[in-house]
Amino acid sequence: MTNDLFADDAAMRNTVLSDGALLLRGFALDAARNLLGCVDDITRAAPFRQMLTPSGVMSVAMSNCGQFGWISDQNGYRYSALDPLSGQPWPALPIALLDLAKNAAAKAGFKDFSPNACLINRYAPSAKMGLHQDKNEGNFSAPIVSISLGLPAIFLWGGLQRSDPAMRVPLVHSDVIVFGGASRLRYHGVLTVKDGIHPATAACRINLTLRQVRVANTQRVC
Ligand code: MD3
Ligand code: FE
Repeated sequence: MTNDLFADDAAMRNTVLSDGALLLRGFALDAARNLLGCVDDITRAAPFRQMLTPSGVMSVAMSNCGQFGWISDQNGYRYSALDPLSGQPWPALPIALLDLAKNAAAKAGFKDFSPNACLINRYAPSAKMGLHQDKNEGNFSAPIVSISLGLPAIFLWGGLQRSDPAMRVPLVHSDVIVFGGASRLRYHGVLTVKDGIHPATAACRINLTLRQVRVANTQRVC
């Protein structure tokens, strides 16, 4: 059966990037079209926007779905249950996206991953993301699952200190990475996305990161 051979072929290209970081090449291939339709629906309700940070405006445009969304302004970053543009909750996390993330996490050994936040990054050509750590989730025992769609990019995979040397990992449409355990707090980034056209997304790269977030003070009822 052609499908099984193809699946085996993809599985053979899976790579452990470092302890706790598993790259699943082509893992989102079957779901990609549906996921991109979900992104269209989500961003009709919660449009892509370039957020401010204490050091300037980001080149990546962002939106979110799920119970919490990652937001930033001149004062810093945090997770918020409401979209600051609308004052409304973020659109729901689509079941297909949740399922794919859970299946990817399970392949890496995380059996009870239950993401409640998904950051959606849109890279137009010339957009990039500098080296950073993700440490606002309030829960480092859960992994983060990253899905790449559309134009290719070079992912920078560093160490636990900003000055550690970074590995360059080329990512293409439908690649999925699970980052957990000893890799959860490594520095990482994305080099400038090059001009191009991809049949699935036209002139951009979309990255979805699924996270299990615990926000202090938000769940307290008193
Ligand atoms: C490793 N996004 O949104 S995904 C981010 O391609 C982010 O848009 C990049 O870094 C992108 O925060 C890279 C890979 C990724 C995401 C989160 C991580 C790697 C990670 C969190 C911890 C460790
Ligand atoms: Fe990150």
